[in-house]
Amino acid sequence: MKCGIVGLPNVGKSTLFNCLSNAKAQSANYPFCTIEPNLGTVSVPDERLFELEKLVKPERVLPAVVEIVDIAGLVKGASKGEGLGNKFLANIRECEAIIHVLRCFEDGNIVHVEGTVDPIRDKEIIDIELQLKDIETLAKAVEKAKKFIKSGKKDDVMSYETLLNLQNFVEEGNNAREFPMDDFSAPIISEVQLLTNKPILYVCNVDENSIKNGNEWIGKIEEMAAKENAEVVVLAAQIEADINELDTFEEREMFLDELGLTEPGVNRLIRKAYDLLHLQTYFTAGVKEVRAWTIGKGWTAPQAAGVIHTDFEKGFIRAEVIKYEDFVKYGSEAKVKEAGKLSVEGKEYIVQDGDMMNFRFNV
Ligand SMILES: Nc1nc2c(ncn2[C@@H]2O[C@H](COP(=O)(O)OP(=O)(O)OP(=O)(O)O)[C@@H](O)[C@H]2O)c(=O)[nH]1
Ligand SMILES: [Mg+2]
Repeated sequence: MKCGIVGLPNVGKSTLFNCLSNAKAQSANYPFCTIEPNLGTVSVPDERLFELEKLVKPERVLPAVVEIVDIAGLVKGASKGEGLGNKFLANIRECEAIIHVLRCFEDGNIVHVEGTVDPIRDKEIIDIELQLKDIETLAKAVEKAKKFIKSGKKDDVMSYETLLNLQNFVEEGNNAREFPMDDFSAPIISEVQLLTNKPILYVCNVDENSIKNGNEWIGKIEEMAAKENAEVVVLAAQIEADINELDTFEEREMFLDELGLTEPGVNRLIRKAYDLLHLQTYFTAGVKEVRAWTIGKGWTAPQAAGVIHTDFEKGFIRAEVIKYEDFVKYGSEAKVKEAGKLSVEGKEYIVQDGDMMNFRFNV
């Protein structure tokens, strides 16, 4: 499950990527600095791990992770191959969700490919390129679906009509994610793997001053995102990158404090990206290791066990589950048991965010 960072060239995508992950991407003041995608693993900040560490005192603590890809900038004409566009679009297709970075900072020294700062216009440019690519993809899908309607089967006819309606919808300048879908059409559309059907969140990359006082673009972007049911994260990528370079925790705290922040803006972004990918966390806790594991929402206990080891899934017998809140309340596994708050669950159990799991299995 990967989240791709998308936007015009030179808007701060790689700068943001470098704040998020410990992989280092080259960032520089010229368009198309990034060509090959940079892949990074990002730790998901989770306060609950601190609490568990205090109670369990393990040798080590491992946070959940999510994968982020820093993709080359897109320009007008990308869908037609402009600026190596087609290749970049393929990089986007491989991601399950999109973080769209919008430049909301003024800085005469930093080149803007369109000459002026206007994130609403920039967003449209990217939208149009992705839509053009989707129209191409849909045209092929419609052609294919058309062959099946000869069968006269109701489902085949409905599939064809769904794709045709969607094609018209995107041709009118809309993103596929805004197309009204139901239980029948959603899986058909999902199969076509459209770029504009991926869940998205917008990052307003602002300057230091706007973190405190806002900025004329933020409201407009929020309004635009609300129409798409998308979220917006406001952060200052360059400053966060600078803060990241500071050696001590105290120094970093001091600088964040000056910005009026209690935590780096990228932490909010990571949590939102995690949500966007429909991911959630369960914990395992032992004296050797307290660990957060990443799974999808709605996963069963055996599926969750499979993330640790495929044998855990194949040989799954049962899971002992403690709710995180109960663990914190009673302070230890033994006390939770005493209070009758440990439950034993079978194969059908749907894991909930914050569950503390202990799997029983045979191999
Ligand atoms: N003033 C200011 N400069 C920034 C900010 N974010 C990034 N920059 C600068 O903008 C330039 C481009 O940043 P990158 O992160 O390389 O941009 P990119 O979007 O990855 O660009 P491409 O890889 O070319 O698509 C660098 O010189 C950064 O230092 C910001 O918030 N404020
Ligand atoms: Mg870059």
